[in-house]
Amino acid sequence: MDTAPRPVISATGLFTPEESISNEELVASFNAYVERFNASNAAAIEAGEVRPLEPSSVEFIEKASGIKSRHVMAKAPVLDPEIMAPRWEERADEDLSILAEIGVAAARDALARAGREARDVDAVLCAASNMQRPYPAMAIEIQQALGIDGFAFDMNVACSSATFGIQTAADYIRAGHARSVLVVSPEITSGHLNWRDRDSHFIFGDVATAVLVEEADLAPAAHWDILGTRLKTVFSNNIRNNFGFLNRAHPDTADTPDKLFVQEGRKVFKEVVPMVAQMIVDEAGRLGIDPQALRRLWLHQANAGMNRLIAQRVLGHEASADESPTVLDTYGNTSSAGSIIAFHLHSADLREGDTGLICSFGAGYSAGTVFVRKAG
Ligand code: CO8
Repeated sequence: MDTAPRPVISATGLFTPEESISNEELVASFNAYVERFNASNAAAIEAGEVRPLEPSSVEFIEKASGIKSRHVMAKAPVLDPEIMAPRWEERADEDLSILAEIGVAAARDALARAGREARDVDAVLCAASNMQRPYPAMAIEIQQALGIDGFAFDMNVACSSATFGIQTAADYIRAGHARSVLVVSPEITSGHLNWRDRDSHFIFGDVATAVLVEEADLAPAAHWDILGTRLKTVFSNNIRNNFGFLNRAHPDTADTPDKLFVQEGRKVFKEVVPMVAQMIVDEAGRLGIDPQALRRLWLHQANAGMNRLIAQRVLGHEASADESPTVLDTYGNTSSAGSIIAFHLHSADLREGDTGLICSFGAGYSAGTVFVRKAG
């Protein structure tokens, strides 16, 4: 008999910023920027030296992505055509960092839902697309703010950070290195989105999620058994951000647009959909699960069309909103947090014994599957 500790998901937590930007507001701001740019470069545009910028449109954004609005940590500066970036006061080193602050809020929510005290937790993984600084680790700051005695570290696998974090936490529990692990994903994507780029200015939103992964013996009666996890990475330049500490080695290009998020969205779409659909079906087979019998898919929230195709290939039919819930319409792409938000907001109605899948995919490329079954 296998006596290794069994990892489960005890609870999840969510922090949603109060402010939200609609597509109408976003496009009005972007188009004001375009008009100003084209007016102030009129002579150079006329001479053929500068290409005029083209306006964005609400219709395109909704049709291409399914996104209608997104939450942000600082709305006014993002919408100001002169700024188009988040702005807030720099905090003293003694004060809690903003990324840690929203991570702590999501973690507290998860702990409260599990009926757990922070002192019961052994480890914190800060699993997100971008850390506020290289060190000390964001995870250690979150650990300190929560009052956790144990260990913590940061991990970045872009959009798949949370699922990679869940597998890492599950492995620590199986190995006996920890009994209770918080996987925290604070995503302030507004800081690394190029709000002046027509191709991508509408994509991302800010949020934080937390997943409490624990040994089954410790977990509340109502929890989610982790049936199996699988991770995959395949190198691709189609989603890239060249920001980093070595930018100062070539100061002339330290602020060029490639130091923010850039992608070949079409290629990502075409390459990732078949890769992820196959991965899900293969992993279901390995676990002895009929993919077509999955009660719900909590997919990465990047693009409604991608999710429609992936769900169709997995379930064998067009998925209903109940089978594959969408949160990107009001959250945008929140990178690693997307599938966790979907799970957090759309899992309470499932019954004991129902099986579902949390699945992420994105830059790297990276993809992760977490098959879960409701218990208790
Ligand atoms: N308004 C109006 N028209 C536009 C706009 C706009 N804003 N943008 C582009 N167009 C035009 C184009 O010019 C083009 O015109 P034409 O046909 O005349 O050339 C036309 O619309 C079609 O353009 P695209 O081919 O680019 O449009 P798509 O239909 O492919 O849609 C998407 C673009 C929405 C980007 C789509 O390709 C997509 O969602 N792809 C998948 C992307 C994805 O999943 N990426 C995952 C990245 S997230 C991740 O891994 C996390 C990274 C780390 C986080 C970073 C945080 C900032």
